[in-house]
Amino acid sequence: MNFQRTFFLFFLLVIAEIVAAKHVTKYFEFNVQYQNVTRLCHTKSMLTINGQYPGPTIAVNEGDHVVIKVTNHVEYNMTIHWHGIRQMRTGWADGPAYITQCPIQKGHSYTYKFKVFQQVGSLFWHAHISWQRATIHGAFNIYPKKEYPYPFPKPDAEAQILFGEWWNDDVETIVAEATKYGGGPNVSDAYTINGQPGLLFPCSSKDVFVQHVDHGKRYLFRIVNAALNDELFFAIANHSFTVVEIDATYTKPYKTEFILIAPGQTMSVLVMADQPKGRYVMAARPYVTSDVPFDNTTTTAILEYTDLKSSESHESSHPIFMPKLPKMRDFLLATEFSTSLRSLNSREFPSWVPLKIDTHLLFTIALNLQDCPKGKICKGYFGGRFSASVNNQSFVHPHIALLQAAYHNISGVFSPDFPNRPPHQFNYTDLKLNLNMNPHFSTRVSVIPYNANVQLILQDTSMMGTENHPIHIHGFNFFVVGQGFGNYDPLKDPSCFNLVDPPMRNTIGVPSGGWAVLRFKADNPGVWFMHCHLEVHTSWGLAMAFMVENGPTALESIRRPPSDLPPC
Ligand SMILES: *[C@@H]1O[C@H](CO)[C@@H](O)[C@H](O)[C@H]1NC(C)=O
Ligand SMILES: *[C@@H]1O[C@H](CO)[C@@H](O)[C@H](O)[C@H]1NC(C)=O
Ligand SMILES: *[C@@H]1O[C@H](CO)[C@@H](O)[C@H](O)[C@H]1NC(C)=O
Ligand SMILES: *[C@@H]1O[C@H](CO)[C@@H](O)[C@H](O)[C@H]1NC(C)=O
Ligand SMILES: *[C@@H]1O[C@H](CO)[C@@H](O)[C@H](O)[C@H]1NC(C)=O
Ligand SMILES: *[C@@H]1O[C@H](CO)[C@@H](O)[C@H](O)[C@H]1NC(C)=O
Ligand SMILES: *[C@@H]1O[C@H](CO)[C@@H](O)[C@H](O)[C@H]1NC(C)=O
Ligand SMILES: *[C@@H]1O[C@H](CO)[C@@H](O)[C@H](O)[C@H]1NC(C)=O
Ligand SMILES: [Cu+2]
Repeated sequence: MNFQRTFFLFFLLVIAEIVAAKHVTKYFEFNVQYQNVTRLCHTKSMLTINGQYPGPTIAVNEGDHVVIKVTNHVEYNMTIHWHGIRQMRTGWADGPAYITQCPIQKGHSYTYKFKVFQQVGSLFWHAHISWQRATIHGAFNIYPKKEYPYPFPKPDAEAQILFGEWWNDDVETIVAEATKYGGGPNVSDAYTINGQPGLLFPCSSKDVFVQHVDHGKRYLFRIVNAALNDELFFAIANHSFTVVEIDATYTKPYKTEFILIAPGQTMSVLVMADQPKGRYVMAARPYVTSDVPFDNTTTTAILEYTDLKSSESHESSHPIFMPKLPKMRDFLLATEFSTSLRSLNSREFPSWVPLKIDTHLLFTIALNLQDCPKGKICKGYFGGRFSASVNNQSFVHPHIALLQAAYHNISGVFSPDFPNRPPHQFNYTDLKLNLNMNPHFSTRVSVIPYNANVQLILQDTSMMGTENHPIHIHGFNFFVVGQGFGNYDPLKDPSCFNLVDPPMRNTIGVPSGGWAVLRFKADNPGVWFMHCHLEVHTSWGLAMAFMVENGPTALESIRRPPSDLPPC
């Protein structure tokens, strides 16, 4: 008996050893600090992680435990979001300020802990408070577990492309000015590729990113749009792309001469370095669907083959070609690209599209114009203040994080009655709308039962003008089963849904003056932010939160809050 028990204990120890050996933890330290950075001959002191711009790359394997200690050394409050990481039951580590945590204040630290669970591909991380993500962002690359190969030809090497947006002035001053007067914020001075604007600006000859490639090799380009307010077209002269993954979900290989990528979206593409040795321009410029002012510049970088003869490496003797980019308002090419992507749906990577729907949601997206408060100066159209809303609710950030309020039953922070349908039905995309454009200001959440199959119809409106909004949902990936222009028609449109291999994403560009239908299983208890990834629209209130209830057992419930969770 005793012997049996000893043996059993020994056996348990061996099992524990094996489990521990497989349990890999990757540790990172992020220090929020100032750094002087010069671009376009303007030097500014800006917020960075560890002094780097863009910030450090996080590289992990699927299944790893990730631990990131963030210490704030600056005057501004800070939080970091691991964009696209599902955070199964670990919502405390998600990062949006006043949604899942209160900010990390000066002199304090918070350690984000989570497991990367059933996700492989290119994601990114960024600050999730005010507009700090302008300078605080970096790549988050998830490699397969060693034993699993990619479902596409093995790349010989990788390249990282992070798009950003550069302002010569301090970004927080720009937001503060826009918030004060309710007008549109100043547009950026340049887009960037890996922090560099490229050749096409005054005083930018030093500000060029160069990617070296070996002739004959296959490259995996990990592409992230970390710009604040603009969707971008991207192409490389004389080279085509094969898209193999979007938002850390595999796709059917899709060959294309250009890509379209919205803020919040990420993508992996294969590029063959099979052209005559030389220097080729990579370029990105915006895809534009609205009439508000925008940054219309083009950012460039160089793809340079290694072992160029010295005669070839001189621009003068070797012409460098510009890629053919779609026109900035080419919504046909934009639509063709976004409707051509399909999830892989293979035997190893099946697409489990929810077929029976339990929770039906219809959300209108609107840009609003609010009356100017008495005695104030407002710089929006017609002397009003710009705002934005979902189902006519313009999101007001609470002073206590929603997840903390929900977990500790703190009343008065939010109300659980976010409308599941628009409070008033109208012809959403009528260009001659004549409605009261004031939204309702509130902090309401939509409560979703655990494991419900959710269908969410996102409907753009022409309230203050239509626009393509990249809507991002935290905590979930969703299938995009359909999209179209005009008003969603519940009788006609479902017959066109793709329920077999729709693309799976965490951020969807809802067509300007159109709609998109998303489906997901609410299998992740917690409070999850949904918002437009155009930072200017989120600032105006184009946001809401889902509250997914706990499941019946402890293993289907959110974990306890970590002891170092920042207090409010
Ligand atoms: C940035 O430059 C200013 C002015 O030259 C200097 O005072 C400051 O110490 C610099 N900051 C950093 C982080 O290097
Ligand atoms: C925004 O642009 C206006 C007009 O160019 C300029 O006067 C103002 O100083 C800018 N604001 C900031 C914060 O840079
Ligand atoms: C690259 O593309 C340009 C413009 O499309 C074309 O003129 C040129 O011949 C191409 N270069 C090569 C090496 O194919
Ligand atoms: C960009 O906008 C500026 C100012 O509105 C205009 O002068 C310029 O021609 C535009 N450039 C392009 C490439 O459209
Ligand atoms: C919050 O309220 C629920 C239901 O009334 C209860 O089950 C739970 O224990 C409460 N939680 C806390 C932290 O008080
Ligand atoms: C809605 O508005 C559009 C665009 O103005 C118009 O074509 C359509 O007929 C309207 N639909 C209804 C039902 O009134
Ligand atoms: C939105 O809410 C505001 C304030 O309650 C109201 O005045 C307005 O009519 C509503 N608009 C719509 C389209 O529901
Ligand atoms: C920083 O966060 C704390 C806690 O939420 C808040 O009280 C304080 O006002 C914030 N500071 C700034 C500058 O926003
Ligand atoms: Cu938007």
